[in-house]
Parts: sequence; C-alpha cells; structure tokens
Amino acid sequence: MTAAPTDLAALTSSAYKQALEVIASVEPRIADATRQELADQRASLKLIASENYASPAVLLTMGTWFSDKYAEGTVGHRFYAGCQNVDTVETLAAEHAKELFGAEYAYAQPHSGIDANLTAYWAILAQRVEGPWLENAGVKNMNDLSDADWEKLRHELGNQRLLGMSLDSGGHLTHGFRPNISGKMFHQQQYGTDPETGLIDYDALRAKAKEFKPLILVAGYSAYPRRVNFAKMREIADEVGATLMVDMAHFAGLVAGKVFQGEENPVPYADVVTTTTHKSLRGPRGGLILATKEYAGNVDRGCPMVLGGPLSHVMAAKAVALAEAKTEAFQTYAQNVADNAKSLAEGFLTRGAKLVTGGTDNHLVLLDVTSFGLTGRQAEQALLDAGVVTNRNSVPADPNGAWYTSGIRFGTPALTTRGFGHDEFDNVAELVVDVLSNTTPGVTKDGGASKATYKLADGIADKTRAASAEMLDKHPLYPGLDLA
Ligand code: DSN
Repeated sequence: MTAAPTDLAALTSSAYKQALEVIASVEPRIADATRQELADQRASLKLIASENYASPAVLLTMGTWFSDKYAEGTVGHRFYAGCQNVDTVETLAAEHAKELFGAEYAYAQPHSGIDANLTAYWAILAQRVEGPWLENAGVKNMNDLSDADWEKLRHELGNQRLLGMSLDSGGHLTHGFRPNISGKMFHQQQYGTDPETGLIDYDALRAKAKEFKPLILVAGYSAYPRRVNFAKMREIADEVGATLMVDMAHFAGLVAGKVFQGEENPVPYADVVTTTTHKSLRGPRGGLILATKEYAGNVDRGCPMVLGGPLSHVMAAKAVALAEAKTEAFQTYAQNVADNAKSLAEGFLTRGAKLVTGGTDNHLVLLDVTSFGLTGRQAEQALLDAGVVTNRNSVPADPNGAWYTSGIRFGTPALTTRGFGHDEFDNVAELVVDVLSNTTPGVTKDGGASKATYKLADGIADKTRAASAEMLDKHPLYPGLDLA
C-alpha cells in the first residue's frame, strides 16, 4: 500500500533524523553541514538552470549498500561475481528510460553528463572508425594487429572531425571547446548563432557542415534559451554522412514531460542521445545514454573503457526518478517549467532588461547584464549577496570572455518544483532587476573599471531576502520534512 503524502513526510523526517544521528556518531561536522545545506537551500532562490530538487524517494535510494558493490561490465556480463541485484537495478533503470523516451536502447551507467558524452564519442568512433578499420584489416581483435597497423588505427581514431555548438553561443564545453578533452581528441569546428537574432541559423550550419564534413554533428546546449529543430539537424547530418548526437542534459525533463514533441524531441532523430539525470529531469546526479540498436553494442562498452565501475546506488535512484517522470504529475511539472520561464523572461523584458534571443521557449533565460554596466561575475556575486543563486554565463561573442562573462543564466526547474508560478517568477524578475540596478562596478588600483569587484547599495540585500522569504515560506522545500 502506498503511504499518504502526510505519512510520507513524517516517514522522511524520521528517516533523515535517524540517519543524521548515525552520521553524527562518527563525524558530527558532516551531519551539521548536511543540516545546514538543507537550511540554505530552503532559504534561497535557486535559479541555476542545471539544478533541481530531487524527491525524498530519489535521495533516499542513493544512501544504501548498493554503493559498496563493484559491477564493471553490463547486465549479465560482469567482471565481478554477485551482481544479481545490480542487474535488477540497471535493467529497471534502462527499461524505464527506454519506455519514457521511446528509445531503442538505454545505458544507465554514466556518472555525469561529461562521462556520458565521452562514452558516446568513443562508441561512435568504435562504430564508425574502429569496426570498419578492423574489418578491412581482416582481424576481429585489435590485439591481433601488428604494431604498425595499431599505430595507423590510433592515428585514424585521433583525427576525426566533430562539429558542435560554440560555448559562447550556448553549447557545452564537451561539444568541442578547445580547452576541453572533446576539443583535443577531435579535429573540431564550432557553429554559432545568428549575430542579429541569437538563434541557430540552420542554413549557415548546413553550409559549415558541408564544408567541414564532420563524422559527428553535436546538437544540444547548456545556455541556449530556445528549442532546436532536430529534424533539420538530422537532415544536415544525413547530407554530410555525420552521426547525429544530441546532448539533451538541460531539457531532458521537457522531453520526458512531453513539452518538446515532434521535431523538438531529439530521440526519434538522433543516433545517440546523452543526458544528465539531475537537471530538468529531477533525478539523482548522474548521466544516461539513449541510442539506436546500431550503436547499442559500442555504448555498452563504456565501462570499463571510459567509465569507472557503475554507481549502483545512483542507478537505483535513476530508476526511481524515471518512474516518477512517467507520471502525469511530471508532465504538468514540465509544462509549468516552460510556462514559468516565459513569465520570468516577460518580467525582465517589461522592466527593460536585455535578453539573449529576446526571450525563451525552454526552461532558461539568459540575461545580458552589460546594460546594467556589470560583468556576469559582478552580477552573480551581487545577486548571491541578496540570496539569489544563479551562475554567470557567456553571451554570444562575449566581450568579457568565459571567466568574467556578460550574462547571467536563470532556470526555472528548481523553483517550479517548489511550486512557484507566474506571479512569483514575475516577482523574481523584479527583485533581480532591483539588485542589478543598485549594483555598481568597483574600481581597480589604477582607477579603471573592475570586472570583479562591485558595490551593492545598502539595504538592498536585506530587502530582497525579506521579499524572497515571503515567497519561499509559501512554497516550502520538502514540505513536512522536519529535522528538529
Ligand atoms: N553543469 C552544466 C551546466 O550547468 O549547464 C555544465 O556542465
């Protein structure tokens, strides 16, 4: 029998109170920090686009003895004995993922989004380069290659082309950014957005792809506030013979919740789809890969090729979160995330603020803070002083570079989980604009404008915290969870 919500809150309170007592008996400072983290999260406006609040069921699932088990390999094909229960967990996580997203194959082992992307890249290289190369050489196993042929294969694997969205246009570090391993392991080029509109220009992308002829075309983003047409991405990939890989880490919850359908849903169009499970999908911190049957065998080789032993306790929590994401309640949540992002964007625009692309149609909003005379770093810190937790982000062709930046990225998944709606997000926009309008850049030793220091006018932080507290109290985080 399923417990009623009030019983669940009481059960959760008692579970955590007892767990914290056990932890405190060994290292009380960790128990204290854990209590403090809950208090801090409860008391701040969490607007980081890649964060959320997982359910108590998801969180509790991670704290078990599954953490103690090694299970390198795949279901039914492990390098360790005694993996029967891990097999149950991994199978359930993969089955839920396949059903939820309509995918042919799912791999639940990646520990994070970066791990998922690396695993996917190596799977594609194995499928497209290594396999055919070994076949041509007439060998099944690379250990059977002569040293000279092995060197040739290594050269082939290390000289493939990848085309991904640039970091300052909203792509992710792992989409071929030079300082990242993805930029070093591939011969890479990047596509950007239209300088006028800030939107992906599919014709320009097609022209670039035709000229560059990548093996892999990566679609997906971390800071692009718009939807992507994956049918067009597929067409472009097909025209140049590229594998289409989509990183849906940011918007997996909107796909799961059926907000992104048809050509906005990457799963029917991509060969390989990677994601994290903890952003809009609201699961545990981790990664996931979906793929067509064609790529399944090589994705399965992710551990131990690229990944360390799977975190079975986290895979268990992924299964719980994916089961939650199949519910109608989750679909309502996902729609609210997108509606709330529009409310936040409108709130900014009506108060004269400048947004990259002029708005949003996903879960995030990218505010250009140069119109406030600030860098992203100054804005991020001033907002934090006022209890508004965000992260600074580059804007296209950012004059302040990737460290100081000129933008602040806002996301609605977390506060939507708390129950914030249109009015609250409009109010959030007002508070943010008030803080930024009352922040002035500091001065460097030689009298120039500092990119880092700032002055927030007296009283603004307290005023903002008081206004936030009213909304936060109305929408408590983990209602009924009481650690006292
Ligand atoms: N954590 C991701 C994000 O914030 O978008 C980047 O890795």
